[in-house]
Amino acid sequence: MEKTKKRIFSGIQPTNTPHLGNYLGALVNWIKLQDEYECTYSIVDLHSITVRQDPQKLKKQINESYALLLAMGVDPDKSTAFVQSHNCQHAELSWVLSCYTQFGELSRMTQFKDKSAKHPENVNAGLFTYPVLMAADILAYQADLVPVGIDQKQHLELARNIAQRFNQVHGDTFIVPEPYIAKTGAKVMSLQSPEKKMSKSDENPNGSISVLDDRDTIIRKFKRAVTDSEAVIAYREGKDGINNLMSIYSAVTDKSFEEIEKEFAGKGYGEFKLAVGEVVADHLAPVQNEFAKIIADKKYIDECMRKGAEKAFKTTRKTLQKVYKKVGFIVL
Ligand code: ATP
Ligand code: LTN
Repeated sequence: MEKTKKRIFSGIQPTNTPHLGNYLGALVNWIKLQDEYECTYSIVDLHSITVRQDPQKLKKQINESYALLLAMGVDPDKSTAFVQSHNCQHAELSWVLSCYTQFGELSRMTQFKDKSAKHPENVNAGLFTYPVLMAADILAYQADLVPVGIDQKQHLELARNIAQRFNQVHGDTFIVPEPYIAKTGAKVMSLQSPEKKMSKSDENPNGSISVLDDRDTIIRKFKRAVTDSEAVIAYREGKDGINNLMSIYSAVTDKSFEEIEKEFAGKGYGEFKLAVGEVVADHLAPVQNEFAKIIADKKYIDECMRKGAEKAFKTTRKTLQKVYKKVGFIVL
């Protein structure tokens, strides 16, 4: 079939329940772009084992993360939603591309440096070559656009370099993908240490809002959010905590910073924090209700996973065959 719509690929690791950063930085856009583009979204379980995982917990997380995608509005008929390990061609293409990636390039990846510093007892080869697998994810689907948070920009740049290098050696093979980064919410910061990004692996549970946190928990965490002593609600340098809360409020309500400043002029931080907590809780409630229904229907989840895997495999097969021919393998 001829390619008519432009293509999108993105992935999320099943390492924990997605947080507000994952949601506003990436997932919201996944849903939004489904009509205009041919979208493929993946629970990237192969990526997640670069850090040691408990097998029972991982299995549960894969299932829940997948159900959550459906609950958020990824439409399994319109788009392709699948689990990465269900399509073996990601790992195959990753091997080929690793032979077109330099050691020096991978050594410069900041996520590798951060994660190896965090887990010094397990600096495994997979953690080092992880960006090659990510490039394979994207390039296998000939994606034009990749909706991600700012932290993934460097990995995407590498994927572009790998694609260009392969194309230079072998002639046009891969589309060179572009990042799609949201204007607000592309980097949601921790509520407790607003100079650090909100993270699934934050040791302080109050720093991060899980998309499945209940209303009271969400409001409690926002009430405790670290701010400053100025008592002025304005977006300005040096006000990391308030800037973060304003960005969250803006991403959820679509209001500009000026509108927010006006709305809360003369009001206290307590009132503002409560308002942010309430709009976030209201926003997540329908997703949580839908999730409760879907997670109870194992048959439906399995069906969607199977359908997604088949669609994904079909798409990547074309790319893989092309790549194998180009490098000189015998394609039967
Ligand atoms: P962690 O939060 O533990 O660092 P991660 O960054 O590995 O996890 P993934 O699940 O792989 O998270 O990320 C899924 C998507 O969410 C990616 O597009 C990533 O850029 C985005 N993302 C992650 N953290 C944030 C954040 N704090 N703000 C905005 N987007 C984010
Ligand atoms: N590396 C990403 C997750 C990821 C991804 C991808 C994102 C894996 N493969 C392909 C976009 C496209 C992360 O750690 N956030």
